[in-house]
Formats: sequence, C-alpha cells, structure tokens
Amino acid sequence: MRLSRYFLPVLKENPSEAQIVSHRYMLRAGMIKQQSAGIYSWLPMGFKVLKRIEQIVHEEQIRVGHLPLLMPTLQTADLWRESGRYDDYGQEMLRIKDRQGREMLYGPTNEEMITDIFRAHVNSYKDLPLTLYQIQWKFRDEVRPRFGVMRGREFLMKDGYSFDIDRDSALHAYNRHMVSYLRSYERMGLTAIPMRAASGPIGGDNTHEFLVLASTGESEVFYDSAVTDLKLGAREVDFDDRAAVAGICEEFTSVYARTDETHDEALFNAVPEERRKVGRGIEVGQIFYFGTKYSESMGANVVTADGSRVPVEMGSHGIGVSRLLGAIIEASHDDKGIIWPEGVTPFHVGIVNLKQGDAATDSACNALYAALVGKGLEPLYDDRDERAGAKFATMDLIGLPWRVTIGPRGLANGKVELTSRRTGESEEVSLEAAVDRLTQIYAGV
Ligand code: P5A
Repeated sequence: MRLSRYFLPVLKENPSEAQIVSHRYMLRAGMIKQQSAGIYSWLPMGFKVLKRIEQIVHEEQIRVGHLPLLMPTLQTADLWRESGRYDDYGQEMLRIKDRQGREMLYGPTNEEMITDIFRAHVNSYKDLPLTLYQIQWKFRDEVRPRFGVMRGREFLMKDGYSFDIDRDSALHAYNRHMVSYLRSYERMGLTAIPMRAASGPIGGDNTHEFLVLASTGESEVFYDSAVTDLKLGAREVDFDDRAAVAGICEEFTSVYARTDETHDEALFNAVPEERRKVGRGIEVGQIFYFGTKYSESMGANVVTADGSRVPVEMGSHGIGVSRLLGAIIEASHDDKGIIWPEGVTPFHVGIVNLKQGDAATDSACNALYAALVGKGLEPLYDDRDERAGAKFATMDLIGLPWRVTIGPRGLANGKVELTSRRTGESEEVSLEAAVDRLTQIYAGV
C-alpha cells in the first residue's frame, strides 16, 4: 500500500477523552472513530489489525478441531426465557421490539442460541464431541464504557461452545480451549496468564480468565512471578490426548495466579516472598465449564450408548477479539507510539523514501516494494512529499515492527537502512539483504 493512497487520518494532538495509552494511540493512529459511547467504527488500519487477530483465532480454533459458524446478533427474548436469563441479565442487555411488537435483544453472548441449534440437530452420543464457535459482534450496555475498545458496549468476541457426553469429556474440552488460547495469545506477542476466576452470569463453578499484565488493567491480580516465565512455544500437542492436554493446563495453573475475586491470602503467602507480586491485568478471554445448566432447562438431550437420554454437558469459551487490540498496545508501546508484534502488525514493513521525486530513491523504493510483495509481504510505502522527520514520526506512531529507509546518500553506496521499531537499532544493508532478512523474520511468525 502506498500511504498517499491510504486512509490514515493521523491526529497530531493527544485526544483529551483518552485516559489510557492504547486508546490514545488507536485514535492518534487513525485506527478507530467513536460513534457513540462504547461504539466504534474501525478505520482501515484498525480493521486490518482486527482481521489479523481474527485470523490467528480462527487458525488456532480450527487446529484443535473446532468448527466455525455464524449466528445472528439479534435474538428473541423467548429463547432467553427458556433458560431464565432474560430477566436475570438486567440492564446490560439491550432490549429491542420489532414492528410486530415482538421482544428481541442484541446478543450479549449466545449460550441459548447455540443450545437451540444443538437440540434441533443433534440427538446421539455418536455426534459428540462437538465444539462450534463464531467470531461475532456482541452488545453489553456497560454502565461505564471506557478506555476505547477495552470496555466497549459493542465489541467483537470469539465465542465457542462445547458439547460432550460426560463430565470428563467436557473437562477435556475446557482444557483443550485453555491450551489453544495460550497458543493464540503467544502468536499475538502476548503473555496471557490463566487465573481461576468467578463465573458471573454465564454460570458454572469451573472457570479461568486469561489476563495480560498491564498497569491500566481493570482487574487486580495476585501472582507468583514464576508464572510469567511459562511459555507454550512451538511444542507439538496431540489435542486428542487428554492426559497430555491436562498436563499442560496443570503446568500453567499450578503456579499461583488469581484475580481479586478468587484470591486466597494463605495460598499466596506460601509463595516465596520475592516472587509474590500484586499487579493489574486485562482480561482477554474466559473459559467456563457449566455442565447441564442450559441443556437441562432447554431440553438438549442425547441418547447414550445404553439407550438412555441425558442432558448434554456444556462449556462456553470466549476471547475478547476487539479488546485484544487495546491489550496488545498496552503491553507493547513506547512514548513515540505503538510497537506491533510481528504476528498482528497491519503491514509487515514501512518503506520511507527520504527524497521523494528523486529518480534513484523513487526507483529503489519501487523495486523494494515489488520484491517484498513478491515474497508475500505487505509493505506500507510512505511516498508522500513530506519531511523525513514527519515520515519517521508517522511510522513510529503506527508502530510497524520494521522500517526500511532509502535515501540518496546510502543508495550511492548500494545501501538501505533496516530499522527495528522495538530496539531502534539500524543496519546498513543492500536492498536484497533487507528483503532476505524480512522474509526470514516473517517466515518464523
Ligand atoms: C464465553 C463465550 C462469555 O461471554 N459466553 C460465550 C462466555 N464470557 S465473557 O467472559 O463474558 O466474555 C468473553 C470475553 O469478551 C471480552 N469482553 C469485552 N470486550 C470488550 N468490551 C466489553 N464490554 C467486553 N466484555 C467482555 C473479554 O475479553 C472477555 O474475556
């Protein structure tokens, strides 16, 4: 993409309504525009990152055998009356009437609707296990929408629902989600720590939240610092091997890490003092095992091997897709702007032409652009007739992890400059070497 043809409405000044850095940078980098409290338009750059995050979530769900589908945002009140949640959900639910006066709602979550789909089509234990998921907009009329996309009213969630024949199988689905989430967050450059949590309106007694440590997080967290060293990495996992998957969950949850809702002072005090940490965290996902809460009230039964009928065992599992943009920026920025991890960056590399209109630099930039595209990379070429300082400031603000700067002086020696946004370190290399390095870097992402 050439910047001269892109829509990147960068703001020079800090917007006064933004209290935290991610909100400030998302507005300044022209990623989002507020349309009303907690409701945002996603401008091209923001939309691009949102899509990259969605893509990772899809890949990791499909890797473990979960099936994507899409449900509507609008649901009928009658469906929610079956589970008893229509009245329980309270003011957070946006209630709507259609022209016939029928009561509808904008879904804050989809346990009822997926249970309705299940009971209409699945009848036998032979069709289990089954996990269906979607990435779809939700609406929760939060009392205090704030911090931009972090606590929105309309927000994008990946919501998955698992159906199993018995408790052990359902707990395996829970564990499988935990491990697939760990991998998803790591691919986004995040350390998200699973912490035992409270279940709230979703229900059940087994639930973990995934928290990204950040001083601006809304949850207070208590943890053993050893938990931040745990990495899933590229290890091969057989997701049908219950013991292996449970073992990984054990590895990540046996080190003390809890939110204030479940914090246990006595257990915490057993952690060596120098490793005892209190901080704040951003909740980027939550998984729940709630057994037959919805299947019993809504009549979702299956025939077992011995011919009896039992309510199906369920869990639901969510990732805050739009919130993740804010969380990633909170975890990865400096005073000049965003620093995107390679896994989610909107463009792989920025190209800065120091002398736009100069035959040699223009043609080198074009050649670099074509070579990168040829390698499957997406560059953003700042081809505007601007001062070098302004071009660098824009690149730093929008936070592409790599920048190639091309100027007449370097070119005279056959060199361009490759700069890392994270370390600020630059190397003088040939144009071909820059392409090779970038290809290599992104091959490993
Ligand atoms: C799990 C999937 C559920 O709703 N039902 C379907 C379950 N869980 S949850 O924890 O309530 O939400 C899942 C994730 O969505 C994000 N989230 C939000 N993001 C932005 N703004 C909001 N107002 C908001 N509310 C929830 C969180 O990341 C949460 O973990």
